[in-house]
Amino acid sequence: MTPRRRLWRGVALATFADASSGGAGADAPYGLIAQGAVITEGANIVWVGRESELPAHAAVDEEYDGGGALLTPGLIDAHTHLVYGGDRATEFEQRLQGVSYEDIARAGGGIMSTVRATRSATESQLLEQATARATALLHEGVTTLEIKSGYGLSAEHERRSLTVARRIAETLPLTVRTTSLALHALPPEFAGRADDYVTESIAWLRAQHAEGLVDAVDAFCERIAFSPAQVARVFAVARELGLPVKLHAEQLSDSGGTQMAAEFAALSCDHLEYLSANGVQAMRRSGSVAVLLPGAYYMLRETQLPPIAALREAGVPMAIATDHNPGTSPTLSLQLMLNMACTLFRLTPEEAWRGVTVHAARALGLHDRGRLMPGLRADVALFDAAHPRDLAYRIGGTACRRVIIAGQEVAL
Ligand code: DI6
Ligand code: FE
Repeated sequence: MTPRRRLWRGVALATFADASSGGAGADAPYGLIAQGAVITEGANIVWVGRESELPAHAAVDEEYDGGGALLTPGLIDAHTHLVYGGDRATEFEQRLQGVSYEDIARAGGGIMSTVRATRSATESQLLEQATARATALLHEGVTTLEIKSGYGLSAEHERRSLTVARRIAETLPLTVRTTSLALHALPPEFAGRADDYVTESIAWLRAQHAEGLVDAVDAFCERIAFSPAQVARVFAVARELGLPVKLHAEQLSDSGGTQMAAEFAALSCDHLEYLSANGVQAMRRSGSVAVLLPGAYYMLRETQLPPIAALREAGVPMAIATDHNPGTSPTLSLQLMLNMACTLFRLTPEEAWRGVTVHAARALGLHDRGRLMPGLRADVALFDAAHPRDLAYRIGGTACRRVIIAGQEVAL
């Protein structure tokens, strides 16, 4: 049986094709085609172009008129910590009274307070809450989502978080990519024994990998977390297992994590407010994506900006993600991050859009999505908007009207 062919016409397309990749729309900003059409066959895109150039023989099983809506690749949130218990509203209040994020962390709050709440939640509570969060993202047009562990910090609880992340994709049609983040904070059981914790976490990683629970490995490389040398021990094992790595790097200070990550050809380095010129060059050489997280920057009332101009100059691809987590970025709106990437980080709306599509795909090592091009997955979103910049301009409210994943419309 041939897979069903579906035609979407009456749409403005933002294909994000560009000169290097070719494809329809490559000559225009955003890969824009004002009056476009897309044909999908089963789970894949088979034709993209101007409606006026639709092949005459295009026999299709179903036809939809978008009524002028904007059709884009499904959005990709390449950095989230979606699985956790509790919240951190009390800490938010403390911070507003002048206590710093690092002081709260050193006093056993911060990440550790979420670890306690996560450990005491049941697996079904974690799944229910994380699924609700993923659903909110899906309703905004997110079709691929990365989810990190890192609030379990024991063999049992890290495994459980990764299992919950995997299970989200059993009830929702999204693609979930899991990332093991045992080196997020040092749990109290290992106080004063960080190197022993690293050794333990390596054993967990091997077991998680054997169970098929891990797609990538991440770590928090920071003076309040783990040193480049400690992280490198875990990355060496990731390399041995064939797992790609990414890093929370230079968020609160310049620890040189980025240079270390570059040696492991990291898929991405994330946050990067304190990234040095050497760090930028290391990322350029390793081809890592800079994942910028304006939600955390905003929530921490950070004033040190990531070195956007230097990253741009060096040709380092920039992605934008929510960093959804209860402490520093309790947002469930990737659309809002488009706006913040422009207002706070001065990205152009087109850079921000490429950051939640084509560059976000690359930050996850996915080559089958992120653009509208024949051969790629038919993951697309339809927005009530005339132009992609309209979504970067809006603050709040979702403009997403329809979501198609692997060629199938999702009931919103
Ligand atoms: N950096 C962050 O912004 C989050 N994790 C990290 O390594 C914050 C996590 C938290 O505060 O719960
Ligand atoms: Fe994060």
